[in-house]
Amino acid sequence: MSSNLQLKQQLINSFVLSLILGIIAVKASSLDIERVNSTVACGPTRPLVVNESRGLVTSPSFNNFHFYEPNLNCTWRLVAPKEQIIKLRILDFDLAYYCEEAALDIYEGENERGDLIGHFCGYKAPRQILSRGNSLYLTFFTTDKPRNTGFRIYLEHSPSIAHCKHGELQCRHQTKCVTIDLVCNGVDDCGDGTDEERCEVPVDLNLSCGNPQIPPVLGNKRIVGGRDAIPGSWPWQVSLRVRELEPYSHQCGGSLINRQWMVTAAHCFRT
Ligand SMILES: [Ca+2]
Repeated sequence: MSSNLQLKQQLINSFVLSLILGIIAVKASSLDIERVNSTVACGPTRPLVVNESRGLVTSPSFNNFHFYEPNLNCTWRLVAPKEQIIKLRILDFDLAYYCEEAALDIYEGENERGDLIGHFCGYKAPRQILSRGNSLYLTFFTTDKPRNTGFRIYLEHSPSIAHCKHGELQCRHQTKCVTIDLVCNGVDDCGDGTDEERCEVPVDLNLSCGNPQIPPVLGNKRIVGGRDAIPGSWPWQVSLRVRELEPYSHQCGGSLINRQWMVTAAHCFRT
């Protein structure tokens, strides 16, 4: 195999983690997620108790184009039903470089007496945080003259973390284990692709391209901001996934343009 072909195959193996045959929409559907009213979290009746099974916790009036407000003192208590945990996925994070000027603290449990998970400022925060128990406590403060935009965090309740037996693989979402015989069997037994994503499946260069049974709507040349496809009209779609993202790792759609190449939007990759 030529080095060029090997390079192409590595590219396709790395990025195309799942080829979804059949029904899929070109434009990923956006979740209708409620934003928690953080103004209350910073008022005299704080902490704001958040029981919703999913939602967005943001610095007050979060907007990527405006700095956060000065002299804030905010607290949230996130509570899930018993036997469940809380997943936090940090979508945007931009606080003052010096933690003395602004910081977000996250604790296990329902108050500041719980274990401190992290004291975050600047631009550095983990992409995902999982609680050990069914509650988390967040505090956020700012001082005067802010020069940063704040944070936006997606929260979601989830079943407790599964403890796997010897010989089992823990799925990335950590709520399920699968036996080794289910790894690389061509079926997504985890539900998030963990057991099928390192399988070194050879690329079959003799594959014939998909023939849509339903004519697609053409004439839309936009990658971002396009319109929904007719289900089944594009049978060779790509789901581009980032392993550490949950629940299903889906980041962007893509289109196969060749036996070895796909095209997607540039913003789907870090540069
Ligand atoms: Ca499997």
